[in-house]
Amino acid sequence: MSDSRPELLVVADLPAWLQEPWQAEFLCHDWVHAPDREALLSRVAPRIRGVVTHAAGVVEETLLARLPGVEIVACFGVGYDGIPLAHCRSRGLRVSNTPEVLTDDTADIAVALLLMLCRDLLGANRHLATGQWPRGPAPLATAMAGKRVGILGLGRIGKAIARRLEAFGCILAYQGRQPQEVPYRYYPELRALARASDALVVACPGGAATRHLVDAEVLEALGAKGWLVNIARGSVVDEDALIAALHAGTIRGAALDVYAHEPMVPQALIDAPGVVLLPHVGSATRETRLAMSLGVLCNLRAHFAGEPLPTPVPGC
Ligand code: 8YV
Repeated sequence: MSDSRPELLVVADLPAWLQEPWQAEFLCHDWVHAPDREALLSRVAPRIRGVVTHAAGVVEETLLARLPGVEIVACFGVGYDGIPLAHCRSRGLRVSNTPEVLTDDTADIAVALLLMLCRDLLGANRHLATGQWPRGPAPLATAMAGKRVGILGLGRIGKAIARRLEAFGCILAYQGRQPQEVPYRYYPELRALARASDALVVACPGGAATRHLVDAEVLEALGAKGWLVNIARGSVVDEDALIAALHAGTIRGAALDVYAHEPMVPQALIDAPGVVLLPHVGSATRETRLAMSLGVLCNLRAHFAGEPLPTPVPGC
């Protein structure tokens, strides 16, 4: 008996337990681990109706172009900078993402990174682990309360970071496309925000519009007193300029969860003084990843039932 489930091409490298929610309802083809991708495509391409991708990955336009019957691209994650939206829109493809469910976890990581910088928690841990404590206390660090924190991008995640930092006693300001009804000072110009901040936290979407917004000039404005935190996209920061600023000591330090060419992280960044580096773990909890998987499922279900998508990407 033939299988009548809609067929999906899964280009996201996700563990089996996270794909289970879709596998019962859809016939899934694993692009990532296919031993021969050409053979897979020639077998299934005409029947593929949906593509599942993840926010940290890229869906090549050339791949979508080879799927004549594709109707929807469902993204596991909130960021859709890796999806060729112009191509999708021109073909009338629907595109969905999974906002909201990962906001808290990602904001938590931003605050944790800032706390690690201010209190030099890596240094304190090293002090103990290398047996230095009996010879004397760890060096004093810097208080987080009272620090001026500038947030680049006051969307869902930026606001969740701001709410948390309010509780820490930080003084908040932000830059974004436009001022909002919030009790934080708005800076129309990023360099001015950096100049007025002890720490700059990047929380805006990735993509062409925000590429290298944090460049050498912004880092210079942040200055030798300033820290940079990035939980958004590596593309927003000019990574070479950041590496140069860290090695020259023209900024105080940086804590990053995202990079320009993930999962590759330049050795010069790893070796730079004053850095805390995480391997893109903003949404990486069991609870949130399951909620993201269910978000993908809800969008796929709605699409194949002919209903509006619960969380469509704007304009799709
Ligand atoms: C994940 C993300 O890294 O949602 C995003 O924009 O970057 C993350 O949640 C990713 O989707 C995991 O594969």
